[in-house]
Amino acid sequence: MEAFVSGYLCSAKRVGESSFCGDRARTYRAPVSRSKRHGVKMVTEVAVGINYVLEKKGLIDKALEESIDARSPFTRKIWDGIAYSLLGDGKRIRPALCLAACELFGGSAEDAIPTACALEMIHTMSLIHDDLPCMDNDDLRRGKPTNHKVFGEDMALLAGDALLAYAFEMISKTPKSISADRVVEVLRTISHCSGAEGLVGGQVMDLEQEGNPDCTVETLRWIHVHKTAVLLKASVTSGAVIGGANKDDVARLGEFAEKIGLAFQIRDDVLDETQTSEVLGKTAGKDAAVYKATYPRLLGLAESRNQATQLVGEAKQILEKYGERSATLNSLADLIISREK
Ligand code: GRG
Repeated sequence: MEAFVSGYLCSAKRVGESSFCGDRARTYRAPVSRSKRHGVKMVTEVAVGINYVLEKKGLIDKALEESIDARSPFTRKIWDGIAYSLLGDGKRIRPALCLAACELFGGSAEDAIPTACALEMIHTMSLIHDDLPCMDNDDLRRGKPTNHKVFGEDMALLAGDALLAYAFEMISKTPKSISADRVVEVLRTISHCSGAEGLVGGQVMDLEQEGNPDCTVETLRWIHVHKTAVLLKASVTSGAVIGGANKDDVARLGEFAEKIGLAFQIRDDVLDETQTSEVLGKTAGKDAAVYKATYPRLLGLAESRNQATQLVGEAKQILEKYGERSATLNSLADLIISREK
């Protein structure tokens, strides 16, 4: 099965998607199956997800490249810093989720691409700030020295600030065919998820719980939902809103996305313990070194994997109502817990 997935990536490379799959042939592995039939179904779904991300990555990367916008020699320096991280080797999971959710409701990728880029910008700024010495203090990200190692802490801080502001400017470029009410809803969702009740709040608790031997699973779950799942949730619900979903649909997709977002962070915790820095493109083993609250620390590796798998199973059940239309989102959910980096 592993060969199938790797082979799939290699054949995608042959049709010209080199940046995603080149040295990323090990990015995803086939999930361990309970039965041969179940295993084959899972591998097929993961392959659908890989195919989707590969297909959309070109579109997303092109739009991100075009968004780099130095308007004078005086702003060249900050745009260089932004481009260094934004155009780096990210998996583009959040924009892919946004586009897939939009398409589920009949919307087009073109309508959602400004928002998909905005989500990647906010994600990238959170990585730049997270790597700063005053936060998680890391030297390696997306296989390269972190932004502050290359441009200095002052410039890294400002690159993150500029990206956050630019994300909202991007959303304002949503095609006029999408109603202003829907664009405002997207702005509300994404601004809320970026603030004290979302990413910032999650990061605060994450830093506060570092080194605390008494951190409970309940607190850890809250941290993971806020520092990570909120942005995946915003990606899916924003895409749904742009695609024309009604309130009930948006709520349903939000529930789905919170579960896969939590599974995403649990998988991240597992990989930090089990994978090498070379494959991850970021420093492995860091969580244990600083005694960070993680699922493997609190529950062990096997139970962490079980919980991630269970969350994805529950998430997929929520989308059953949509039948085949939810196939892409379901396959992205499988991809999230199968990834190797
Ligand atoms: C948004 C205003 C604002 C501040 C940010 C620093 C901070 C506050 C939050 C940190 C959030 C954080 C870094 C959470 C970890 C999420 C995570 C698992 C990231 C890795 O995502 P991948 O694997 O990375 O998708 P790539 O590089 O593939 O894009």
